[in-house]
Amino acid sequence: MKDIRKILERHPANPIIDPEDFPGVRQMYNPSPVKFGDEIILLVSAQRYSEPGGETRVARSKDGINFTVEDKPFINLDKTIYPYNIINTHVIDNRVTKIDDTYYILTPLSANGFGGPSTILGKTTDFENYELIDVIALPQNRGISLFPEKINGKYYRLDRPGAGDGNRFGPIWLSSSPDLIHWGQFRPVVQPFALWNWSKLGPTPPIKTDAGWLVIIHGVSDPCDGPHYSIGAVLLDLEDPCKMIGKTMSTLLYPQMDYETRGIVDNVVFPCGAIPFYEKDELHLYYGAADTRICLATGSLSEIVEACQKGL
Ligand code: BMA
Repeated sequence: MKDIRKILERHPANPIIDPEDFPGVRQMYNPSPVKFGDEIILLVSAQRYSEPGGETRVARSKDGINFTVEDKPFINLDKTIYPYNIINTHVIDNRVTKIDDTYYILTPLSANGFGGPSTILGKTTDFENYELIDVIALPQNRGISLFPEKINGKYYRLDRPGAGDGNRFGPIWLSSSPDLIHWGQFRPVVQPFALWNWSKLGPTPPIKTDAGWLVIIHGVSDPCDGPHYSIGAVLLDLEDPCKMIGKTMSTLLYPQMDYETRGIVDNVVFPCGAIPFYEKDELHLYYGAADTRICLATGSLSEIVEACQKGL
């Protein structure tokens, strides 16, 4: 049987972004990647030693390996009480999706005292100006990931309701919307299905392929030495995305290298998205390692799709 743990190759320059290179910064992790003109942009989850909450920074690169990280927060919600009385002090783990010419940003929202993490929708067209749109999910709901185009006239999203911090058995749901703000027609889509995602799992923005929507997911298992966060994938039907038509029973990536097994939280590889390069048949997966640093792994897009189809 083919070993799908070898499809993705870690880049030799890993970690490609390391907080060691940024005085005063404790963590740079869990990036959300997107193509922007001739650049690759990462929305980086960052934490300074001087601040209790996390922030989002923009990192830019021409080659996808060497990044310049801006030294100020891109989403300025920290310490701000914005409409609806929600105070956000921890702006991390964004999921970005380009729809037409706009980049939509989904940010888990730590609304202390209001029932745990929820999610806000914002947008940008230039990665310089962020515009808040609205809160689009009740607690507890994290990982909201938009599909990059409408399906049969409606917007679609994946998310993980009812499984915020500390809860077990978080499944992934699908819903649809006429306007990205009002959501309904909720459908359960992916339950924990293998040992590597037995405690919970979470989606990233779906990637369109001929065979279906490829969704890179994280999964959490709870071995005796604490939770392990790994990465795998599922495949959803193109026309009817509440139908799961494939899944990787093994992991595509699990914490293995020192920079993944040791850090602020040991044994974590965590994705917030990946970039397809269809012409090269490649997927570029940017991920957070041990909640500390940022890494890159690349591999064949079609082999990952095939691994889902065969349930390897
Ligand atoms: C999750 C999130 C991620 C983090 C992971 C491992 O619940 O908080 O940001 O990478 O835990 O600590």
